[in-house]
Amino acid sequence: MKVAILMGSDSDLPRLEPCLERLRELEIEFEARVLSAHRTPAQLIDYVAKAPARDVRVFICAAGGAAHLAGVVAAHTDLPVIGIPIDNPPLGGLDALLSSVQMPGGVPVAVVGLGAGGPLNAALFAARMLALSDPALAKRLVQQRERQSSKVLEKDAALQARLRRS
Ligand code: RP5
Repeated sequence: MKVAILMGSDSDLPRLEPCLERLRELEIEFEARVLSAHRTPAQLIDYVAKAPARDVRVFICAAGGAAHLAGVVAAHTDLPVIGIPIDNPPLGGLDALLSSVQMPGGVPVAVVGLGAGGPLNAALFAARMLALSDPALAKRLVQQRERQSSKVLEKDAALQARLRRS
């Protein structure tokens, strides 16, 4: 099972690095492509149509500005689609957030938040979907969450120690 990551422009890639990194950490196979709903519409639709045959099970679509990538992909597939709005100037991503999230009824897109957390959560949300039918991945997700909790508790312990010293 694979995740397909689409971005409207290569200028979106730096924002997506945490998403790619988390998928790698969780040992989830992925494809990543620069394909635009506006600039390469025919190639995008062709890619979406052929993706299931390559074992793609979830799409993650990142776009900024008038972000229609996730919506157009969702209009051409029955697989789940996660949208990542990119926080470009001059509107700081509110444009992309609203374009992605305000889908008409009948064409679902799950949209993550703006900023650094969004791409990471997109990876984790895709992982949770795939984990429903992959017990080994479900286990890796539990371990990953435990590591995350441990890090916070270590930071809390460090803070408590510092406060005791002061
Ligand atoms: C969107 O337009 C892309 O997703 C990108 O966020 C934005 C700007 O694209 P470039 O002009 O940097 O190629 O389609």
